[in-house]
Amino acid sequence: NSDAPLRPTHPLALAPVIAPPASVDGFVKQFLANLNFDQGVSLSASDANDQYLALAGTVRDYLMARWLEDQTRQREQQAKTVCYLSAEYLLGKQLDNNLLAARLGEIATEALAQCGISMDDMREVEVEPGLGNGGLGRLAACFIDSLATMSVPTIGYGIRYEYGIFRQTFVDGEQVEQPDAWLQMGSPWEFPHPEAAQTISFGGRTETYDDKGVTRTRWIPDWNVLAVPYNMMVPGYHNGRVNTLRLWRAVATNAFDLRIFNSGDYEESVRAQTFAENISKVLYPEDSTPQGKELRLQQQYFFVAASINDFLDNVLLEGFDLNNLPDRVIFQLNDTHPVIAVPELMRVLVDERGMEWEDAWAITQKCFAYTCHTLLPEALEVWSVDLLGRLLPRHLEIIYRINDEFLDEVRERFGDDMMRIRNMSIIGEHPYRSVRMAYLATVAGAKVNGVAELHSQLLRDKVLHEFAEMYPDKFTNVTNGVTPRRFIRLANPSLASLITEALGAGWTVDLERLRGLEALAEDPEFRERFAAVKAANKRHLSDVLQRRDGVTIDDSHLLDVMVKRLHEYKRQTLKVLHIVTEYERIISGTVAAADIQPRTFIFGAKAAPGYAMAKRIIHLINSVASVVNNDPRVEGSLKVVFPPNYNVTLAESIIPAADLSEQISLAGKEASGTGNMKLALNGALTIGTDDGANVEIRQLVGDDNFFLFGMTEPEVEALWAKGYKPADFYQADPQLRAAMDLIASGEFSGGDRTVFEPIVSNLLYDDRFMVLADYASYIEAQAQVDLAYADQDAWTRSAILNIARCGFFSSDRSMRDYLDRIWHARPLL
Ligand code: KOT
Repeated sequence: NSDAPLRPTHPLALAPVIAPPASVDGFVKQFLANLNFDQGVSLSASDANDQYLALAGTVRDYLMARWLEDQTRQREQQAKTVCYLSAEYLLGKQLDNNLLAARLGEIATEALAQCGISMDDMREVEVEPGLGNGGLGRLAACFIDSLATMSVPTIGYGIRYEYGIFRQTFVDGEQVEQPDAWLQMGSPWEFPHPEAAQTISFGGRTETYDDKGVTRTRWIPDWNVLAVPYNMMVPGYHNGRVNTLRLWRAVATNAFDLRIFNSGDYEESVRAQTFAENISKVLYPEDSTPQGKELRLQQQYFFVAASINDFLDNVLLEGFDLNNLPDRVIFQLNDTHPVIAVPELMRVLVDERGMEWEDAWAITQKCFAYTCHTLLPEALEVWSVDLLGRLLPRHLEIIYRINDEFLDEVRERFGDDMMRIRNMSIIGEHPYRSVRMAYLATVAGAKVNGVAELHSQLLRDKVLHEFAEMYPDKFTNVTNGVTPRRFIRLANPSLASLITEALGAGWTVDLERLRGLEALAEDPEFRERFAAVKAANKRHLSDVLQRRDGVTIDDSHLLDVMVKRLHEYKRQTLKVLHIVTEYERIISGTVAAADIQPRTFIFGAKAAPGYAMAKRIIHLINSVASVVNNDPRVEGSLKVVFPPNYNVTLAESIIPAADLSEQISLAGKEASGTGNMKLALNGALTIGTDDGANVEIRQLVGDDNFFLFGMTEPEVEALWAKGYKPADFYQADPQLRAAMDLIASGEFSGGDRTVFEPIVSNLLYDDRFMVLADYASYIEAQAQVDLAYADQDAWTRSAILNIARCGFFSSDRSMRDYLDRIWHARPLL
């Protein structure tokens, strides 16, 4: 049959792919081959970047057989697949993670040494893919790690931004953003597949037509771009599995070129190319405050349309009966960014595959689930009907129909209650007509979950309470988690060895085993060894910061850590007020510098470039740092360190060294937090409010091992309701007054009172996040911290108990919860 595709008949082509021998010699051979044949250099002529690329290629070669096998296995078994749809993946560096997964760490280190190359130099060369802003993106990375480790067939779908989260620098203490050209020196972990590109359409109009007596709708778009997939390996830990992360890149279509070629306008054709490729050019740097920009909606539709069609066209077998789609896939929506996938699936099923609306809707409602990651009203995404209708006219029609039918259901259930209809409508009318993406996700999703118990409760009771009334069974909780591979094994190897020595190696995939450390917390020798690990981690951090920024930290200091995005609700200003209070007490002679518990405060925080107040707070932190650190009266007993460009890589050095974890958001504002979990699992004690997952951390570690302060969420509500006057708190508290006055006086701005005036006035007259109301309680809790730290041995015991009791916060447990409560998928045999 001459139509049959040509397939190679050579016996080697049919043999399974074989990994290179797992030996030092085998590794050296493969490494040198890659250096010569892929990088095109000899070892003697190679530089560190060549060597890094060849090394990454070698690690890939070891994982390749498993990856290809897994792809075959997944194709054969046709098991239900988790498709995680996320606009962000904050992956962190890949080299160590992949070496660990493949158990190649020692072999590779020795092999490189034999070639005269140091593994540490290779680690330095690697650039982390920063394709996310913060918690939401890092959570996605932890989840796909856990799913691979649990052998769950998963595809992570997202965007291959050419520029990730900006690189932060400080100029005179102020944040200046630099582009993150992470691809510049080569990108060895990705595999482009232009042959599997999807064409993604935008704009235009719709029309109806007669299809054998049935009226159907079609979309006549105006322009297209190509979505080219770039696949990355997601290796499981020690289980021989490798899943796929598929990130889409926008490329101009040929049609684009052709149209303009025909018009003979070369310059215009190049411009058009740039226009198309803009879609995956840059990550939007806003965390929890979406901006409603057209390009952002283009990005969202671009990646979800590519992903859904990829799954239907390339992952499903030919002839698959789409009525069975819910048994074959779950599309998990990582917040509302991918929610335009809902009308896209409807459009494909109804317009392209000829399904009846009712059938398509029943299927769609079983194929999606929605995770909400916020409670802030300003973070709830809405798109103006104008914009959405211009860019995606057919999708807007579909959303209208979904809404009409949904509101009919509401009326049927609750009667013609105009306010209820207005409140629940997917289309908002005020201040402009818009699509409320969270409502669309809630109506369409089989399940809706929050990311910590308190957050899920507040979703049910407040943000989505009318929906929870209507669909009580839709709502559930899955408390976030973090991967112990990256955040303990890799980030804190000394602690990992200590735990393994005590409990065996199983804890890495069964984190509840950390419970075994409870008994050891009572063992003085174990405590001593634990304290030695903490001290060594501080020295390591000091070395890292010395090399990176020319600053050091003293391992005799209490290391007080606040690392997270800069946002008013997270209350970095409360932390600053504490530091200024301590400083003021010294310079006013209230306490002697020699009598206070020496502390180093570390901040890590990026501010969204357009968020003026957040940037001003960064300036304040840097300014306080430079005054406090250089005042001889302080005698070095307070130090403020703010290394620029906090990212996953820096987190991996800071977190293992921390003594105190600052989780001080206003109660009811932080959905979960995940840094809180990473810090507790590395033996930091938390000072925190009753917010997000702090609540669950405190329940698990116990009140004796947690510094609680501040109002509870109901207390916050009550204070708002009665009328919050921050100035009253200022008036009533001399210590607070002294700290605020010191900032207002220009002490930290070379005498210029105007620089931080907006921060001071905001606190006095507005203070949306009630910093002043919680100040006294925070200062009191910090005094308790100082007292507790004075007894080093007791502190160490608490630190060990924190680790022992926080096994619950493994992302493996989060994945089990999603599998049981939401996805109903299973690990592959
Ligand atoms: C961003 C845009 C719109 C809505 C929400 C966000 C968002 C929320 N980005 N990051 N988050 C954080 O997600 C983490 C993972 O669930 C949480 O731990 C954290 O509390 C959120 O702030």
